[in-house]
Amino acid sequence: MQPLDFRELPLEEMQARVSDFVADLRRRRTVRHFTDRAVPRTLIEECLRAANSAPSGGNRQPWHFVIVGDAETKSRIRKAAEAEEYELYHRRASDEWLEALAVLGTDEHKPFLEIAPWLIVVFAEIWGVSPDGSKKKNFYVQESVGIATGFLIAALHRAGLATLTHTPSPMGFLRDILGRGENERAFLILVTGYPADDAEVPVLEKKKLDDVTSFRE
Ligand code: IYR
Repeated sequence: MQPLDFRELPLEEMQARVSDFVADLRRRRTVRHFTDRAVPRTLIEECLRAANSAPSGGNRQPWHFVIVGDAETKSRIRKAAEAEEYELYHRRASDEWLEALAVLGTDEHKPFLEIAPWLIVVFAEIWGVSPDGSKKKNFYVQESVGIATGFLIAALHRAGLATLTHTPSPMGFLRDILGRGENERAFLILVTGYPADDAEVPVLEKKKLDDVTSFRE
């Protein structure tokens, strides 16, 4: 054990800091039109430090990030994702699902997977491996990886980058293409870069705070 490094702030400063944070986060949009403009690896690494600082079940940190920047791997990922997404849009998705997606204007074409400079593929480590090769249990894997991914999305936005949270469905091909072990499952692709000059985003409303909260005092 060691003493907690807690820094108490004056209340006004607490309010100001969180309001800044909220205003910045509210400007974040999921972007689907990227340029191929380069983003330094060091900037991505710093954002990954934020993700890796996330709390996790038993501090197991059950995540692995593969950061894909080479054209050949990006092209393989695009081809495999588009094949799955073709099936999704043309056969697998329910009418209800397709209706929800119509608002976003998405389809099976995923050019951003080749255009954006970085694809950050987040894997969930379903079980760990001890130094002697035996299986080591991980706890609350989905929750932990979800939290780390949230930290990462916020950090990338804070760094001034655009991201797309992309979940080609199903995502099993990512483990094969990226050579990850059978103890890992692809969780999400974060397509990362600069938005295209003419990038557009759908008009979306967020629910009101009252609709998503209930205080009991
Ligand atoms: N994975 C598909 C479909 C998709 C699903 C949801 I839920 C979205 O919010 C957006 C897209 C795709 O990426 O097109």
